[in-house]
Amino acid sequence: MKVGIANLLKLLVNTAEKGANVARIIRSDADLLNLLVEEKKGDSKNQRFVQDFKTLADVLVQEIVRHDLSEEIPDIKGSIYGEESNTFTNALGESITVEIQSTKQQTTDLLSQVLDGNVRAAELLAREAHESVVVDTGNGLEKLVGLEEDVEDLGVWIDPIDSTAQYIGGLQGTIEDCGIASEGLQCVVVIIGVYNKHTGLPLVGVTNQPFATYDALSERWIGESMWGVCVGDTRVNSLSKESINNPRDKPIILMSTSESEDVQNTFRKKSSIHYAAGAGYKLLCAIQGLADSYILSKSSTYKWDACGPHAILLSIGGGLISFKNLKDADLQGSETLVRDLQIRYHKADRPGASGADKWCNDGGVVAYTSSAMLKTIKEIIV
Ligand code: 2IP
Ligand code: CA
Repeated sequence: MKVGIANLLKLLVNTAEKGANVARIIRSDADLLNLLVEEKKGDSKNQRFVQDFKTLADVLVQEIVRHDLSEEIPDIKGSIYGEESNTFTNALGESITVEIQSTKQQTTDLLSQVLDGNVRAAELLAREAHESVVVDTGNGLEKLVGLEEDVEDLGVWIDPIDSTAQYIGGLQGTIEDCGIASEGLQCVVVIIGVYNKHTGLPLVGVTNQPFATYDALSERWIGESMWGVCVGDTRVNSLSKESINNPRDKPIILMSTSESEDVQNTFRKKSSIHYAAGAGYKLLCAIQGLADSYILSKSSTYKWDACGPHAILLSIGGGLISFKNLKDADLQGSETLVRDLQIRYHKADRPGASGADKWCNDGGVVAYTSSAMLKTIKEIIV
């Protein structure tokens, strides 16, 4: 069965917006937020955090995306992979599998089990899950007319809420002069990436920042959605021309505060380093031209963090490669060589590992916004 890329994109943009709505609803209700927080345990725990939280918000957003996609494209259901396990344990120790049901009432009943009988909260969330949400995808869709892919060739990675720690922290971050917030709700991103199961390359990426800007007048957070497509020779995205190509004397490089001293020192000499929370957010900052690159030497990002933003990077003429491969990469050769370097999403980097570790981007990542920028970054490390 074939699926039109324009239709798939619309579906992804709408379902990501629904996910962002759920993220906002939960954050705006303190009771709900407290009810929903559950500590991540065992293998699915990101080793970097002393306390890492899996929230129902994460699971719910993931299941909404899974449900919406499978409803329209039934054959894709078995190829949707998310960061979260959808089994949740309530206060009574009962294990419940969270899935969006056929009717709003059924979803309410299921969620109220997870929420220990809190029907009000369950109704609120079920209403959003079953709402029909349609957002404007903006310009560019006309360039996708006639573009189709076989559904059997597609796989989907979902990171329902990237920057969970910032989401739970709930602070309003300060936007620095460079336009980047180093922490806070602005760093939270709903991420969906579609890739080709044979090549492993990303094809379509959709991101939604539920808390992109705070409107003091209405006392509400306003979201921001972004998308990009790189299918064959077709490269289209939702970005305005001005945000792309922003040459600077000294590149701005985004890093995690957990980055090793060695790597920071190497780059400090010839670039301006900025720090921000969230792998997805750092990738989005590069995509928007607020930074030229995101560099991480550790294996602490995952396929679900990277697949969606990677598709958007490809659509602007950039890409995402493994940090460990950069030093020996041949960047003088053909475009095919650079394409061969791209991170892939169809196979585990650590097949023998268990839990989240299996799907890490082994050896770190280097996100770049143009081939010229990739060469500049390589020159800094060699
Ligand atoms: C995390 C989150 C972290 C990031 C880490 C991701 O995903 O984006 O913020 O670390 O790499 O895996 P850092 O902020 O240091 O870049 P999640 O929040 O979904 O666990
Ligand atoms: Ca993540």
